[in-house]
Amino acid sequence: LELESALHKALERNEIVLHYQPKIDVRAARMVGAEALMRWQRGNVLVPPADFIPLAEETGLIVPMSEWALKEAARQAKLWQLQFGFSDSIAVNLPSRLFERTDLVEHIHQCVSAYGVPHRSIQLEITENNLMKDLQNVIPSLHRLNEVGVEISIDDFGTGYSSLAYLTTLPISEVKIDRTFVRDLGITPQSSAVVTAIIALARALGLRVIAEGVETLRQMEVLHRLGCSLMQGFLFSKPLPPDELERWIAQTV
Ligand code: G
Ligand code: G
Ligand code: NA
Ligand code: MN
Repeated sequence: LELESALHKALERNEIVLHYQPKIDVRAARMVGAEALMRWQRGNVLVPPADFIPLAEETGLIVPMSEWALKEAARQAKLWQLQFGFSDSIAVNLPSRLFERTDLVEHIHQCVSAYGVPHRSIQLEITENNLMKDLQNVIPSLHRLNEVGVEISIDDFGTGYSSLAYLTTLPISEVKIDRTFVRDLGITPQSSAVVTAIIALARALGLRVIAEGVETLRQMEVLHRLGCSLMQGFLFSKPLPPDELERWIAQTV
């Protein structure tokens, strides 16, 4: 309960911040976007999302927090556009209860309009489990987002129970291979079988495929050999505050 009231105040007090993890195209050797991840700067402690996102979802605080994250991502996209010509997208994680809101598209429109960036500056990630759990309630938003140019990525792909038939009808742009499969690449034959299947599925459906949780050169090489050149993970960079990501870009890209 104490944590709940502290979390209430955290948003008002600007204690919620976004860190950014670069998405890399290994073949082109360039950054192709970034994922925004929330942290709670509580005094000297940086609280990881695992310790407050579940509570935020239970209490409904996730709604204003996510609305703030969308606005903050649009603001950051504009700043980076001015600073170094950033023209890719920033991915924001949304729970399905946000997708169920009929005003999600309007809210995103307001965020990008406020900072004068295109709709494609914002990408949305929804986990496969959340998507499938609420599919019927979420589909109308997916279509409207797609129409205005906001791309959808399916997070933690391979861990849920997607109806593959449905997948062909959904206006999604990207699947993100879950890190558990990436972790076991080169260790268990099942993981490379799953990764191979996801890459083939994505290719057949015309979707981009990105691997998350890439930590080793070996994993990078296997993924590249299997035909996945988009990657994200500690091998390249952990999620960083904006100024640190700017330094990383200056040194790396
Ligand atoms: O950043 P990582 O370190 O700890 O994130 C842990 C989990 O929290 C991940 O599953 C991630 O998707 C989730 N998460 C991080 N930021 C957000 C956010 O802004 N919104 C939602 N809904 N989940 C988030
Ligand atoms: O899928 P999700 O949105 O939960 O992914 C974001 C989470 O993954 C964050 O907690 C982030 O810190 C974490 N993460 C990012 N890169 C790596 C990595 O290379 N290895 C591991 N184990 N976690 C990572
Ligand atoms: Na994510
Ligand atoms: Mn994920």
